[in-house]
Amino acid sequence: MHILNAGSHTIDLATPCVMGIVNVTADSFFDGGRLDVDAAIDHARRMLDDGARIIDVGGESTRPGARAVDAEEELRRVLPVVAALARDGACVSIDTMKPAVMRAALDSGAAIINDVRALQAPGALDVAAASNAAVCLMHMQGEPATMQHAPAYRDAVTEVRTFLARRAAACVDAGIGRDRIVIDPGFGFGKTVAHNVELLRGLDAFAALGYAVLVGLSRKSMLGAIAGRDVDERLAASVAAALAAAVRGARILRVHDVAATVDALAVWNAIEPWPAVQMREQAQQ
Ligand code: 9MG
Repeated sequence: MHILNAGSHTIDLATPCVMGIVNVTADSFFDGGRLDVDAAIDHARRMLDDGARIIDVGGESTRPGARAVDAEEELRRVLPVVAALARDGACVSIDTMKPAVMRAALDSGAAIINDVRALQAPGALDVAAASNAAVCLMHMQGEPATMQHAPAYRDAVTEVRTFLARRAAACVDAGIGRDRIVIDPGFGFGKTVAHNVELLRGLDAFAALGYAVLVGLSRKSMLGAIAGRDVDERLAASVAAALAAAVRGARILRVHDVAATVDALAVWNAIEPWPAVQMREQAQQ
């Protein structure tokens, strides 16, 4: 799958691209309790200048133990940022689990719905199907508040892959074209470090489903566990993980550190014999 159709955007995935993360949550872009929309927009514009192809805007943290926010508060945080970036012509993704937020963000110009619940909430699939937006379907075991308590799988790659194949099929049945569907194993969402490593090692099996694969590993705790680094010291580990995912077929890399990831991909792209990679992938499908 080398093209992603997302609203009015056609994203060429012949080589991997970068999605920059903009979290408009209580621990970022809040100034003395007041939302600093301009700072969030400036941050996103810098990421675009650094080479991000997509900006993912979220207003509710999905980190374990994070406080849930209602739709009204989430909309207050994300809509001005989505609207400003869409007006600039950027490809904007809305990171939300709530159908009401999806719909409002699409109306404000978002072109991708990034849902960590894979459009399972009542009404979410209908919102996506009624639009021409792309969808990112992520796997999560359990709920954000408790998902890291005791995650368990018999075979993580098979179970996560089967779930994503079913959710993608539900989207196709609802009328969403395969060229609008992205799948994501959901690193860190109800997974131990060993599960995450297993999934990263087995990423080719996800790419073989024929949908674009998105991977989000940036600064995550599994990298802290592997590298022995605190969250603000995980740049090198994040870039290494993004590159490892790209090598195994990921086409969208969701990251905080856009410039460093874009540079790493540029070096790899200059070396990699792409036609050979694409022929290998087509042979697997
Ligand atoms: C919102 N969010 C946080 N981590 C994520 C990941 O790994 N993938 C996607 N699609 N969204 C994520």
